[in-house]
Amino acid sequence: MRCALLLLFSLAGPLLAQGAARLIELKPVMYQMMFSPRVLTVKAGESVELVFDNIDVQPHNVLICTPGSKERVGKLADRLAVSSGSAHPDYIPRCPEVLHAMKPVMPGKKGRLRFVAPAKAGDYVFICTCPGQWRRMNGVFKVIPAE
Ligand SMILES: [Cu+2]
Repeated sequence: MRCALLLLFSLAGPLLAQGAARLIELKPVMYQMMFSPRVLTVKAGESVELVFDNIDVQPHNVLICTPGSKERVGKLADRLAVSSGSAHPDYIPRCPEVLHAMKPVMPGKKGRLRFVAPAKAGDYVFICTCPGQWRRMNGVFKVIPAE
C-alpha cells in the first residue's frame, strides 16, 4: 500500500508540474547564429517551461535577461570566454541582469529550463552567450501583463 502511494506521488508530481507551465519551444536557425522564433511571449508571473531543441551543428545556451541588458551581459560573457578558458565552460556571467540561464546544449540535444516569468511586464531579452554569438543570437522575451 505504501509503495503504491509513493508510486502515485512520484508519477503525479512531474505531470502536475508540466500541466501548470506554459511550454515554449525555441530552436536555432541552422548555420545562421540566430534563434527561431525571435520573439517569445509570456504572461507576467506565469510558470514557463522553455525547451531548446538544438538542431544546429554547434553548442548554444539561452539566457533570459532584464530589459535593455543585452549588450552588458554579452560583453561580460565575451570577457569570460577570453579570461577563463575552460574554467567557465557555460559562458554564463554571474550578474543581476541574468535572470535565468540554460547551460550550453550540445548539437542534436534538447535543453529544458523551468522558471517563473517576471512579475513586471516589459521587453526582456534572451541571448546565447557562447563566444561571439550574442550580437546575432538574441531575441525579445516579451512579458505581457497578466489579466
Ligand atoms: Cu549560440
